[in-house]
Amino acid sequence: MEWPAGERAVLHVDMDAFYASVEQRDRPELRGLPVVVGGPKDARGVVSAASYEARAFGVRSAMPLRTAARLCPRAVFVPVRMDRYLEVSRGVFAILDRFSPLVEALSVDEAFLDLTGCERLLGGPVAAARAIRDAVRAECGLTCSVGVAPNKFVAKIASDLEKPDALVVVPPGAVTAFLAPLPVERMWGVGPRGGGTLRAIGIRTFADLAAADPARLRRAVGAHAGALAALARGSDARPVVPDSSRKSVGAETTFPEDVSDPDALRETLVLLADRVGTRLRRDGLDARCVTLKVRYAPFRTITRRATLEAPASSTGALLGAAWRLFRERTPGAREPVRLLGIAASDFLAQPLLFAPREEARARRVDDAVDAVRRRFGTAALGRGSVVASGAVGRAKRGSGSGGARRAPSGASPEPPCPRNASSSSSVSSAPSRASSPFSSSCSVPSGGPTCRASRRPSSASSRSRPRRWSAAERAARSAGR
Ligand code: DCP
Ligand code: MG
Repeated sequence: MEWPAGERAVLHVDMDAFYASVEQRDRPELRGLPVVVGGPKDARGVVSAASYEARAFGVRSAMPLRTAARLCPRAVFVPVRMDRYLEVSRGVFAILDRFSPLVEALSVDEAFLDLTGCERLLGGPVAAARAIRDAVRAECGLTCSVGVAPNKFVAKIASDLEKPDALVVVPPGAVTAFLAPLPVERMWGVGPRGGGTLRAIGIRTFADLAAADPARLRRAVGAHAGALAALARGSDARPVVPDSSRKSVGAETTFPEDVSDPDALRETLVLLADRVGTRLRRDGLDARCVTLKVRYAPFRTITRRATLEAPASSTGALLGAAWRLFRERTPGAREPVRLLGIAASDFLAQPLLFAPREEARARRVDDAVDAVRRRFGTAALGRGSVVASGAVGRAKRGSGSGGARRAPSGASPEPPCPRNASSSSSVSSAPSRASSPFSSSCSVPSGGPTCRASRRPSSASSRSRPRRWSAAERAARSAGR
């Protein structure tokens, strides 16, 4: 199929049931069976991935493992083997990199590619999409779904529409007709909750949303109504930016002396969760996974990872997951601790517009804290263990939540570091697609109480540009919070 000359062409590539498919590929006896990745069926965790055979029984990612076992008792439950998935992910991205210099990784298993003007080299974006699918199948033994469209928003919807193992092409002239009948829940970040809000005012499809009365829509969903309607019409000018492909955001602290006091350890986790959360919120990221790192004396280091029930960026959600991991999946305070770290990873391609109620409430508290810090500096508001109860935010509510997500230039939204500890923050990005969430941490000389944020040096200088959110994204981002 020919792509109109000069028109933008964006591909969204998403691996099918990624973790589960890797398990089925590595263990042929699992092929054709319902496979649930996440741990034993009676564990307290949640499902990371479900094979399409398991999905036929209603099993989904982020559902409690026990629920999955109830829905599909004969499913095979297997643990998460992150190293293996990262290795396979590296192979997939090596293929994508052959097709375009503009590959924006969204997570381990999905990416945007800009293929504008690739006719002479690749025979056009549709031929390239077919070639990518063939190469992924032949070289990785896996299937993926691909959407081809004039922009990111439409490409992402297209790749998801006929999963698994699908190619959906939406040429520029077909965008309106393609989007019009889709239910609003298919829009990134809307989900069932936002869908309920929109349906309550009679908006069921993209066509309804595109044609909605602006004032009415604004009353229902707030300031981002215009951005939402523009997306529903298929208008999305965001570029494919390789640098936005960050894999994780982390912070860690080394104690000058080993610590075994559980209160002190929890206090430190509060501060670390606060630093990671502040950064996620500043950059408009919602994470699906939290990793806890604990180093014991002398140098025994363990990492434990949890999938969150819902994507989150609130300090409370990060802290809750990290503290649970610490209590339930490490020796806890029984062994003296030398270093603690928290990393958030597996970011959503598009932040949730309508966060689950608990996360939305926590985010309002955080927004207030962030706003005070932007205005008065990072020392203006500390975080105590009270953060989980929302007491900090209640005291300061009303200082401009929502609105701008980025710190004004010059202001640092980073919260203070724990005293008497050396700390570091890390941001790991796509060029190291196979790195662990903590691998790019940079240490601050020991004894230095200052915080330092680092962006990993990347292979190409153009990749070290921080990603800027478009006005539409910022507007969408501030919705529903
Ligand atoms: N993942 C996770 N926890 C979640 C969602 C996803 O750990 N709540 C992990 C497991 C998935 C991988 O990320 O395999 C990719 O996520 P996707 O949303 O792309 O889901 P899948 O690839 O599993 O399925 P699909 O075929 O719908 O893309
Ligand atoms: Mg996938």
